[in-house]
Parts: sequence; C-alpha cells; structure tokens
Amino acid sequence: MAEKPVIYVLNGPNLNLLGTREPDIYGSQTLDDIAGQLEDQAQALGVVVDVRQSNHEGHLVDWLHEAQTMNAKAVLLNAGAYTHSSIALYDAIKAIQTPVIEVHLSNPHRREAFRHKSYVGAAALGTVAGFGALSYTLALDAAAKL
Ligand code: CA2
Repeated sequence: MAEKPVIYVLNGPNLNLLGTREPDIYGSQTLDDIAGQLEDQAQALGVVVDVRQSNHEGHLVDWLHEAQTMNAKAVLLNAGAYTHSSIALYDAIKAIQTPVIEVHLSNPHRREAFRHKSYVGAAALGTVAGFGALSYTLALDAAAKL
C-alpha cells in the first residue's frame, strides 16, 4: 500500500506555553491538544501530520529544509514572533518547493502595528489567521487538498 502524504506542522517560539497564559488571545487549548486534534483530522483526510515546536529560529529553518528533503506534501507554519522578523525563514520558504501555509491563532492585523509585517506571509502560498485552533484545522484541510 502506498505511504500516506506527510504534512509538517511547525510551531515557533513560546507556542509551547499555549493553554497556560493569555487564553483571551490564544485560546485555552495546549499545543498537545491541538496536535491530537490534527492527528485525528489527518487520519480522516488520509494524510499524516508531524507536529513540532521550537523556540529556536534555526530549528525552524532546518525543518523547512527537511520537509523538502523528505518530500513532505506541505508545511503548516506558525512561526510565532519570528513571523515578523525573520528573513531567514523567508529565504528558507523561498528555497524549498514544498508549499508552506502560514498559520496564526490570532489575527496579527488586528493587533499591534509591529505584527502587521509578515516575512513568512510574503513567501508562503497562503495564510490562515484569527480563528484560534480552528486556523490549524482549516489550513490542514487546504494542505491535504493541494
Ligand atoms: O497568533 C499567533 O498564532 C501568533 O503567531 C502567536 C505569536 C505572536 O508573536 C504572533 O504575532 C501571532 C506569539 C505566540 C506566543 O504564545 C503564547 C502562548 C501562551 C502564552 C503566551 C504566549
């Protein structure tokens, strides 16, 4: 039987704290809760998710390269605050052919001006933002249909 397509779900700095603080902005679910939901959804969609989190920019760059090397179907990327600062992530997304979907729990455009610039969004195929954990669900649905 053919192997199922793999979709990387990469999470950046501070997202390991989800569910512990600022629930009004980021919701009350932990990243493990979201990962569990995505795994169930992936099974129904006939794909596999590989959910990771790092507080280190270089890890995210390495994982984007790995997604290409491993022939992943797509990447969902919530780069956290690196979204708004990282030319390295912009270059990494541009350097791979794997489609990258930018994901955010909150809608950065409704927040502080420094969150309005997205280096990730400037390179990504598309963006889903502002729906809390549902942003990941919507993005996974789109990734599986690419
Ligand atoms: O809305 C998103 O998903 C963000 O990527 C979250 C980032 C923020 O810098 C982006 O502008 C938008 C911050 C993640 C911090 O996560 C926390 C979770 C719980 C408690 C504190 C921070």
